[in-house]
Amino acid sequence: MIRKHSELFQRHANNPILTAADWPYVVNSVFNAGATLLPDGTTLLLCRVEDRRGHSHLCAARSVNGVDHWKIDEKPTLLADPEHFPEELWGIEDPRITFVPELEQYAIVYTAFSRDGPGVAMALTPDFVNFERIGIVMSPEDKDAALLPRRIGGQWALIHRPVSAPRAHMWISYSSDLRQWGNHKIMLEARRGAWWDANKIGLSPPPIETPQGWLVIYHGVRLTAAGCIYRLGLALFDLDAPERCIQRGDEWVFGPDAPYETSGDVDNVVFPCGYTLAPDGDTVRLYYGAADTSIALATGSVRQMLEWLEQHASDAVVVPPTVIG
Ligand code: BMA
Repeated sequence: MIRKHSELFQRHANNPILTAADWPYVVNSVFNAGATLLPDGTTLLLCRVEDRRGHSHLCAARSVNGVDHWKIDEKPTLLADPEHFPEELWGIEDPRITFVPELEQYAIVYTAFSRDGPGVAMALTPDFVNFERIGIVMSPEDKDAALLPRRIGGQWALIHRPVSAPRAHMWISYSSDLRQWGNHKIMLEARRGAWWDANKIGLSPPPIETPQGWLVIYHGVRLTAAGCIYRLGLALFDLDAPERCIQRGDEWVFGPDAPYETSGDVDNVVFPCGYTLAPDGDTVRLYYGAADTSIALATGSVRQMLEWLEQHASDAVVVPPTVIG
């Protein structure tokens, strides 16, 4: 008898739900979209769109049911900003959206591709039409960042992923004004050796706030002789001290399997930058880039993810790398 692991995420039958062919102008690929629910319940995806130079910009797509009949902005919604050249010279990528009640605005945290590599930039918007550019908040090489929706101990908190070769861990930093960041702390380390999340990890969508803690879906990058495999894992962090890991799953929970995930511009990539939460407070719609080519949707349950962590977590509270490896 073949024993099968249980699946925490179910792929939508319409996948991929958005491709370059849907775009109102000529593009190479659409992937890695940030997501949010607008006040009227409309799903907004802020999609990474790569043009035929290889440079990316962001473009908004809106849908009443979050699955189809997308209304896509006729032209790019957010382009690299000449006022922020050379930091955004080669485009902007992989947005994560957080609604911040205190500001009554959405914070968009994205990758700014400079000549010196990717850095983290931020913009604020009330409506995805007008934007206030804050510019670079973390210098290269850094990416995979999102803002928490509220202050922690009076300070804003930004999760990000600086690279300190040969490994790349998730860090969290604090600020009183969203511009000057400090009090940097390691949040989650990449494991070593044979692990699926060895050497390089990063935040995927912004954390999901639950009574048990911040539920984080992160990606692990496994380097193989045939290239990289991008898969997803789960970890839970303390609500009041989000650098403190409470639980970390040992196995990945979602990985490239469907043809649109295993084959594309970059094979074997699932890369979610956003989710929406249904009115039941449990159903998560995870929007992910598939093979750096299209956007796909998978559905999961917060309750099931937390239960899974209970069953599959190594007690991950500050495990030194020598023990992890
Ligand atoms: C990561 C990011 C993502 C991309 C992934 C796979 O480093 O740059 O934008 O989807 O690589 O190519």
